[in-house]
Amino acid sequence: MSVHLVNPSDNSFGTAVITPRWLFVLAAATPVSAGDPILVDESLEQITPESILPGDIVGISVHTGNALRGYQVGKIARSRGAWVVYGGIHATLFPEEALERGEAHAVVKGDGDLAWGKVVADCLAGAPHRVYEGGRIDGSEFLPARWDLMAPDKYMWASVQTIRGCPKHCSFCSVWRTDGQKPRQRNHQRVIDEIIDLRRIGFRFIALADDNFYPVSQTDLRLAREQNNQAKLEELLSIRRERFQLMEELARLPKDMVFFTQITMEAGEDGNFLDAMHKANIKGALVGVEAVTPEGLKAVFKDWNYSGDALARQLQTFRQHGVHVLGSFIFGLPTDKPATFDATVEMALKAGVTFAQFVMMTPFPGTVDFGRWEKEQAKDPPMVGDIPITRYWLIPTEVRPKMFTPHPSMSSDEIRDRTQKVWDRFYTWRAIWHRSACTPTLRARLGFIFLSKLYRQMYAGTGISTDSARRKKSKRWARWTARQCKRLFRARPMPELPSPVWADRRPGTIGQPAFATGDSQETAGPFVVMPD
Ligand code: B12
Ligand code: SF4
Repeated sequence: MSVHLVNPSDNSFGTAVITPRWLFVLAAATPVSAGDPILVDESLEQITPESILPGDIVGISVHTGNALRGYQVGKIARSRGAWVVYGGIHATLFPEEALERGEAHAVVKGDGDLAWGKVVADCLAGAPHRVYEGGRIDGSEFLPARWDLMAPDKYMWASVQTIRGCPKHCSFCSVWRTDGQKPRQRNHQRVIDEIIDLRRIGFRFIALADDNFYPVSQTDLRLAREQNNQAKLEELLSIRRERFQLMEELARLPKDMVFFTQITMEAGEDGNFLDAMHKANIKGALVGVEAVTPEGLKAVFKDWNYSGDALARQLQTFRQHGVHVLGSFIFGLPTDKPATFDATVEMALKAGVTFAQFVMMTPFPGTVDFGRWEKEQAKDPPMVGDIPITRYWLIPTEVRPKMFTPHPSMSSDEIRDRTQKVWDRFYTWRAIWHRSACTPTLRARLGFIFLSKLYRQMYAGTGISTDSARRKKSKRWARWTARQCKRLFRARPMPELPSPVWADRRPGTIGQPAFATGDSQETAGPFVVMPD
C-alpha cells in the first residue's frame, strides 16, 4: 500500500516557482507506518494513473482554481481502486462537492496536520468517515515540512509558513473566514530549523507563505491602550515580540538568504518593524494596495488603506527602509472608471513599487463578495452548459468566462483590455531596466529582469490572454524563462550549516539558542557569505 499526495494542475511546466507547501506538510503528517508518501506536483508533471494501485490512499488538495482538475484526479484514483481523500481551502468550503464530483471517500475540512494521520489509519482499517474536522490548530502544532522528499532542482523558491490567519476582513478575501482572524503564530525556533534544512540543500530564496506578516498594527496597540484593555494589550505585545524574535534569528542566517512575504500597508507606519525586516533579509513583500481611490477602497472594506499622495508616500517608506514592494491592484470594482486604469499604473510607477500585479476582481468562495454575488444571481443564474455561473470553477477552462460580476459601466472585454494595457505599461523593457538598478550585481540584475518578465508572462495564462495560440506561445516563453531563472536562483548547498541548539530542546531550560548567546554576528557560526 502506498500513500500518494497530489497537487493538481492543468499546466505542467517541468519547473515551478514556489513549492506547494501543503504537499510537504502532509508528507510530514503521514504516519511512519504507512511509509514515505509519493509526492506528485502536477505543476511539474501530470500523475501517471498506473502508479496508483488498489488499496492505495490518494490525498488531493484543491483550491478553487484547480478544483476541476483535482476532481479528475480523484476519479482516476477511485477507478484504480484507491481511497480518495480531499483537503485544502476549496474542499473545506465545499465538502459535498468533493464527495460527489470528485468521488471522494473522505474530505478533511481545515488544517490537515493532525487530521491526516487519523484519515490514513481509518482508510487502512477500511472505514474512513465522510468528513473530518481538521479545525484551526494552534501555531505550536503546525508541522514542519518534509523537505527531504522534495526534488530540489525543480523549484526556485521554497515556502515556509510563520503565521496563519489575519485580523482584517477584506471583502474579496476568504483568509479571515477560513483561517480565522486570530493570528496563529509558529514558534520562531521551528521556523528557523526548517529554513536551515532548506539552506543546507541549496535554497536561499524562501517565500514566507503567510497571510499577513504584520498581524499587530500600531493602531491595534493604540486602541487597546485607549480602551485600557490590559489583557488585549499584553496579547498583542506578545505576538509582536515573537515577530521581532523571529526576525532577529532570520538576521543570523547566512547573508545570502532572501525572504519574501505578504503584508498590509499599515506596516509602512512602523519604521522599527520595517528595519527589522530589512535586517532579517526580508527583501520584499506583497502589499495589497487593491485600489488607488477612497471609493475603491471602501468597496472592498479596506478603507484603512491609503489613497492618493499618502499612498505613494506610504509605499515609498517601505523602499526607504530597504523592503521592496510587490503592489497588488484589483480591477473591475464597481467604482472603477476608464480613467482608473491609467491612474493606477501611474501610481504604481510613482510609488516606486518593484513589482506589481493587476488582478481582475474574482468572487472567491468564502468571501463577502461571493456571498453577495451568489445571492444576486440566485433566482436566475446564467448557465454555461449545465453549470450555473456561481459554480464557475466547474466550467471547463476553455469555455469558462474570465469575468463574473457585471460592471455598471464597462463591459468585461473593456476591463480585460484595459488591464492588459496596464500590465504592458508597467512591464516594458525600459521600465524593468530602470527598476533593476536596485540590484547590487550584474548577475542579480539579470535575475531581476528575467523574474520580471516571467512574472508578467505567467499571468497571461490566468485569464488575461484568452486565445489559445497566444496562450501556447506565452507558455513556451514562460517555460524557457523559468529554466533561466532557476539557474540564477540556485545556490551552493551548505550541508555543513549548523543547527542552532535551542534552549527549549534541553530539558528544564528556556531562553536563547546556543549560537545566539555570542556577542556578534561573527560568532554566530561558520556561515558563508555568498554574493547576491
Ligand atoms: C503562499 C500563497 C500563495 C503563493 C504560493 C503558492 C504555492 N505555490 O504554494 C503565491 C503568491 C504564488 C500564491 C498565488 C495565488 N494564490 Co495564494 N495563497 C498563499 C497562502 C497565503 C498560503 C498557502 C500556503 O502555502 N499555506 C501553507 C499550507 C501548509 O497550508 P494549506 O495550503 O492551507 O494546507 C493546509 C490545509 O488546507 C490542509 N490541506 C491542504 N491540502 C490538503 C490535502 C489533503 C488531502 C488534506 C487531508 C489536507 C489538506 O492541510 C494543510 C496543513 O494544515 C494562501 C492563504 C492560506 N492561508 O491558505 C493563499 C491562497 C491559497 N491563495 C489564493 C489565491 C486566490 C491565489 C491566486 C489565484 C492569486 C492570484 N490572483 O493570482 C494565485 C494562484 C496560484 C496557483 N495557481 O496556485 C487564495 C485561494 C482562494 C480559493 N478559494 O481558492 C488563498 C486562500 C488566499 C486568499 N486571499 O483567499 N498564493
Ligand atoms: S486581503 Fe490580506 S489584509 Fe485583507 S483579510 Fe485577506 S490576508 Fe487579511
